[in-house]
Amino acid sequence: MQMNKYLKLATTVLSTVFIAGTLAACGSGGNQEAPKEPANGGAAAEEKKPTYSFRLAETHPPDYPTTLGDKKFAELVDQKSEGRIKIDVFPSAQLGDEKAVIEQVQLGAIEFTRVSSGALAGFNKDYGVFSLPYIFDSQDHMWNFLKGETGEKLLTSLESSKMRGLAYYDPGARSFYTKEPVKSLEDLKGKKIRVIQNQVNVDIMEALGASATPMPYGEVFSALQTGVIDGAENNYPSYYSSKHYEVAKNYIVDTHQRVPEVLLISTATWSKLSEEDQKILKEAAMESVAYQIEQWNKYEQESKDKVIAAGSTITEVSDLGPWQEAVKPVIEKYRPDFGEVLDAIDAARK
Ligand code: GTR
Repeated sequence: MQMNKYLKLATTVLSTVFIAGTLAACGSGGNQEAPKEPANGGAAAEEKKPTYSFRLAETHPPDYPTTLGDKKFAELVDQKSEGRIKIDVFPSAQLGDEKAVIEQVQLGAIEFTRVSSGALAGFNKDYGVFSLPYIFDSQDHMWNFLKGETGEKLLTSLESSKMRGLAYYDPGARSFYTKEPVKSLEDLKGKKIRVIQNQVNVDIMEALGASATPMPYGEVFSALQTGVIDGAENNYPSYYSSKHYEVAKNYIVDTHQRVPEVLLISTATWSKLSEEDQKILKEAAMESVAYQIEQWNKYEQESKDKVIAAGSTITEVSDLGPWQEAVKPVIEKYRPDFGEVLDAIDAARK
């Protein structure tokens, strides 16, 4: 099955990563508790491993599929470290919006987060590629790419931005939703649409004849309510859990993006850990993926059913051709920057 293949590959990638190992010695972080003296005080007492208590910031509510993935990750880390490494998940943007959290992670003030690669694009240019429209045909195509060598390389390339990706989580597909009915590409023209803050998103809106209004996720509900924006775009789970469906009742399934979610750790934290603890974190992250996808698929269907029951109008797009055609210039604009990754994405198409 698809996910078993993924796990096997993950294990192979893992061993490569650790053989290549550029691992710093275990240091004493602010949140590291000092190893206790052995009870017998004997010189030959076995080496005491450090204990840690870390925080993981998540923007979504406790029952959202990415939050469930984070919790599974924390649970696996707890098990594998025999209780030495505790990770507390803070859902519902308690530690700040994604942009603020990423800044804290870069400083090492927050150790872990799960964010959209759309938000990461504002910090690391390589991540802009994931905001390009229609680069993945399907969930399977996306995972074929993410589980491969280039996907894994992109996770570690976050190091240049003081973070390290541990795993991807499923993001579903993003589509538009608006206050006024939008039944076609034509209807989108002139509409003010909230996007995650990055240049690729701005270019996409321009190519579609709409205007981009970047703002934090947590502000979208009231911006829709007060008419500061005409619409936004997201997957069914976010459209539902954010309650945006209550104020923007028209959802058009144009599926313009699949923007992978990323579970990541601050480099400041990572570089203080022993090789053994790094391995525990990486393995736990990779093992939490299959669970997250399972939760995703379930919640995606449930949230779709719930918004329909609540009165949202869903417009299916029978021909994506004109939409794909309209945003082609955006892909062409970025091809010189992302050519190699785009080729790997094409190669992952089956
Ligand atoms: C969601 C994503 C969040 C956040 C949000 C947004 O799909 O899971 O991390 O990026 O979109 O639109 O800001």
